[in-house]
Amino acid sequence: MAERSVLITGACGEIGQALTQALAARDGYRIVTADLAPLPDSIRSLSVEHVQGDLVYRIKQFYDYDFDIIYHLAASLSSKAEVATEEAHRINVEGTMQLLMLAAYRSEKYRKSVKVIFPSSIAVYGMPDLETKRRVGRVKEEEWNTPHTMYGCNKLYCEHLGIYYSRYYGQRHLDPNPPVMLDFRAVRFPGLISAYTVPSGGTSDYGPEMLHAAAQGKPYACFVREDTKISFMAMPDAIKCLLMLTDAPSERLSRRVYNVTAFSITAGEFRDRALRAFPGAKITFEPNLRRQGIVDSWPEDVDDERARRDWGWRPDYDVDRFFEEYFLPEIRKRYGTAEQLPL
Ligand code: AKB
Repeated sequence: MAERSVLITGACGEIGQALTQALAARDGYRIVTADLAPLPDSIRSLSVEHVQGDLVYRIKQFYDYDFDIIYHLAASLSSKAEVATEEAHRINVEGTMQLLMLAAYRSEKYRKSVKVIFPSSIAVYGMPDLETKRRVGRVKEEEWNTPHTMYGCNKLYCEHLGIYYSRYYGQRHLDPNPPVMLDFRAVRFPGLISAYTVPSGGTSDYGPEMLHAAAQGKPYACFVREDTKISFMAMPDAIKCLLMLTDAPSERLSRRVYNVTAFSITAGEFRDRALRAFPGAKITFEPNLRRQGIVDSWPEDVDDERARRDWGWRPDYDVDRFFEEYFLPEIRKRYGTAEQLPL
């Protein structure tokens, strides 16, 4: 098979590093990376070229490349986006718009559909109050699309832009000979947890922060209440999900945006699991009003039936396997933690 040319934006982030490693391990990909920061050691040798700088201002440079697939991971996450709203809009919306324009142009000009794979988020949902959140439980893709955050608004709008450029761009789908359009595919990720990296700027960050702190014997003050419940996923499942969605034949896809989830858990349950594994862990709860409000607006769980049906999505890690077979063994190796207590 001919080598596929791939662009990964936001390559230095958590998903970016893990995805770059996974694609490099697969062979057959020529990987170009982009990020504001220089590449970390973990992936430096895997990228044939790294474009450092703001995507919005560097976009012209990418018109010379023949990308088959664009993974647009660069984003300002939900907590950060609430303190720098205009900057978040520029990064999240203008960056996406620029890449969609590039992919649309190349798809049409070279009659080869460029795939744009986009990690959206549970932040596109907006539950009006806690009572509704608890009553509703799992939400389907088209329900509660009323985000409370700048980040959620940005992600939801970009989903719509992606659908527009894939189906209706310039209303050219009505032409007798419609042009080749780009192929936009998105998943709405829950909170992600990696054993190797710690997130920053998000609001689901309390989960990974708590676990990494416990493993290192550091005290942790959790910024949401114990009863706060949202869904999470292990990073290897998030990468598997992006690769499955990329590989899925178009005729299997009944939509362009899919929910995906692995397990739904409260902050208190995270604390209990952390204490069982690391009995000396010092975890307290000191809710931050604004960050609490953000997670309270996210659903407890999402219904990912359509991803399961259309392209065979299934997470490898439920909550028990996540702790026992992924997070704890890996984190113990990483921090050299001695305890080996069962969960
Ligand atoms: C965030 O907390 O902003 C992200 C997300 C759920 O999209 N992790």
